[in-house]
Amino acid sequence: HAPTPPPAKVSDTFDPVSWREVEGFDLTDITYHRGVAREVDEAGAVVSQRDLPVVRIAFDRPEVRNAFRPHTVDELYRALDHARLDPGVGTVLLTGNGPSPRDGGHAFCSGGDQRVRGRSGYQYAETDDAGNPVGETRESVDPARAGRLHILEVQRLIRTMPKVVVAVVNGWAAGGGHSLFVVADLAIASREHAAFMQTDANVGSFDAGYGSALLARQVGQKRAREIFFLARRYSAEDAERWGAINEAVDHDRLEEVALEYAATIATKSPQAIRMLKFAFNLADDGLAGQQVFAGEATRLAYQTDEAVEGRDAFLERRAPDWSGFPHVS
Ligand code: S0N
Repeated sequence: HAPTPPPAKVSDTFDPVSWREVEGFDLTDITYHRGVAREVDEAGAVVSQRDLPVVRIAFDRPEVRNAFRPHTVDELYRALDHARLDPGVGTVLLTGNGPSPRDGGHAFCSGGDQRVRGRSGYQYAETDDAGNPVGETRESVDPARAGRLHILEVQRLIRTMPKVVVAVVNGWAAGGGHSLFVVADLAIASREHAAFMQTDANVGSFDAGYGSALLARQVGQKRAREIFFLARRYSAEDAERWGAINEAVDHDRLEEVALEYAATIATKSPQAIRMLKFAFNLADDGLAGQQVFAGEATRLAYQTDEAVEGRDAFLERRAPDWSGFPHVS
């Protein structure tokens, strides 16, 4: 990319010098940035810029503690899928912008936007600048577009994308936001501002998939049940002690540490990283996990002379010659 000036500061944890906006997205509910290394001359002008193998995707609704509405989930899915398809990206940082301009509160994500929750799921609704629903309401929404719970599709994408997803928990992780850091491959959290609370049962909601079962794998059955049944607030230090996150970090170093994680991951073999990610997932994801792992195994197998012989024999209309490929023990 041609050198660009640093973008606007979107969050108190965001250092504009490290990022450029990803072009081609017209986003309202999230921000999407690519990591860059910029060289600056003595006058402070950017003279060169090199993309780094990391992106930053952030909820951008700080006035509602980064709650997601269906439109937010659409944008999140699109950005994650773009990162999945970009061969230059190895690590995705998932975080929340803030603090809130209204009251200074910090949030990673507070889950589904309860104002647009209907009887069969979350509804698309126009909102005003303050995020309040206007136009379509719970009563007037088109039933064919109602009932969206597609944050679960985002969870599956995070789980199956062959990249490392790091949750960078800068504030509240509640409800469906709690589930998102659970499903991420790695998680770090602000010592000062991260706060965790699994509020699903407070509002008649329940993540009976990854949000609970995977959490139990991470922190143990008793602790996971406590987190859901008591819905008590816990801190980054608690989360670190319980094995729910990798590290509690000083707030002002949060994204610096996240970028260090990404830089370290960039020194590793991409193939090894994705085989390991899918191996870690396999047992918990059942046949779906086996399918994802097996897909990568097939990709590797296609690179062998043996597989090439099978393909060539078919295309040349002859019997394959497997003589050079022994049955190894
Ligand atoms: C996060 C909390 C604890 C923060 O408390 P705090 O700091 O005191 O702030 P508040 O004053 O409460 O909030 C500030 C403003 O933000 C609004 N707001 C906050 N969260 C939401 C939200 N989720 N939806 C809509 N608005 C929200 C407040 O209303 C307030 O605005 P004003 O000042 O105008 O009133 C605290 O805010 C809190 O507890 N929030 C709610 C957390 C919650 O219960 N979330 C929903 C839980 N359920 C889900 O997320 C389901 C998600 C889902 O999609 C799903 C679907 C199927 C299967 C699984 C899942 C899953 O992933 O769980």
